[in-house]
Amino acid sequence: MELRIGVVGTGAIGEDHIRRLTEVITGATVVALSDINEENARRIAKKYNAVFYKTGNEVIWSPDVDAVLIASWDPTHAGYVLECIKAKKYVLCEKPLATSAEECLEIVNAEIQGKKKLVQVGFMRRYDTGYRELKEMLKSGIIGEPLMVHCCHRNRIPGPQHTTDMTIKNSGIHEIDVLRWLLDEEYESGQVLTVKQNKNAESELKDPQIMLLKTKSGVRIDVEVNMNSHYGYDIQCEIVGEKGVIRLPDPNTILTKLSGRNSYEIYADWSFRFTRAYDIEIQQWIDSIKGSGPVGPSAWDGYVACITADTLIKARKRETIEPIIIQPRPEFYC
Ligand code: ISE
Repeated sequence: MELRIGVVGTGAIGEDHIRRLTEVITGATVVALSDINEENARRIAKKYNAVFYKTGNEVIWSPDVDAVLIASWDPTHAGYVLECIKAKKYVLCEKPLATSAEECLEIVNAEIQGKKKLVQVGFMRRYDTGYRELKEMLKSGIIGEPLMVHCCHRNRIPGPQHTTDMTIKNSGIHEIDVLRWLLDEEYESGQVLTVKQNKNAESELKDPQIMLLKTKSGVRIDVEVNMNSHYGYDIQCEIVGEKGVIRLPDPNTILTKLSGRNSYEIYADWSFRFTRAYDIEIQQWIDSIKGSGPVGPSAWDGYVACITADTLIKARKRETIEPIIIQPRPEFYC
């Protein structure tokens, strides 16, 4: 049975997901879409033989749509996810689940009231082979207990209308989620340091920033989140354990020997770096909702990531170390 998917938001990642659902993923067809940029959305609808709707809610409520993928502008995520819960449809929402922890809790409560897990959040790094191997090695105990984690999240240039808060809420949030998943524990406190300003960054954007996190067991994490590396998209993660160190591999790009130099390509942006992870994420989402329901990052994970990001933003503004206070996890998500 082909699942009929409606896509809300057909910007860069939305269009890429439509291509993926059509050309890579099995068992699903994109039948409906909408976007605020009507001209572009109509072009994509024509290309993929889908129906264009004027609003996201029309896509969600369409009787021709079985499940929904949300890839619209971040501030619209919560409203669409709540609408999907009302319509009792499975939904994969790109990160962040919402722009505030309060909205995430509204989603969590609506899902609990509906008594069915419908929501999955697009934290695709959990599907990346490198991160999966890191998790396996940590679990095996080969380096002993993890003590420290050093990470970099470098974008070549920021996306359009990028703000200082988005560095944490839109980019850093991947690190917040994947490190919590890797270490399998919750955060206790967080802090953000700003550093000497990169003069290539827009003047109102504080860039780079360093997120510092401490977990409940005392693991210390530092993450450089840099929106203006200029050289490419670069994700690094090194875990220092009691007996050794493990490190996320760089993507496997071709070694070029040219003009007296060995070189490897560095991808320009995240869509190339995590293509395979997105493919696996979406295939598993489709397979799971045809079976007993989504097993990927839940609305609860979306909430924890969001409250952590909110706290880090507060910590940056106040120049303090802030406790990360997470509501007790409802039974529904255990
Ligand atoms: C972008 O929105 C993403 O989601 C990418 O995965 C992230 O690495 C990038 O920093 C964000 O701007």
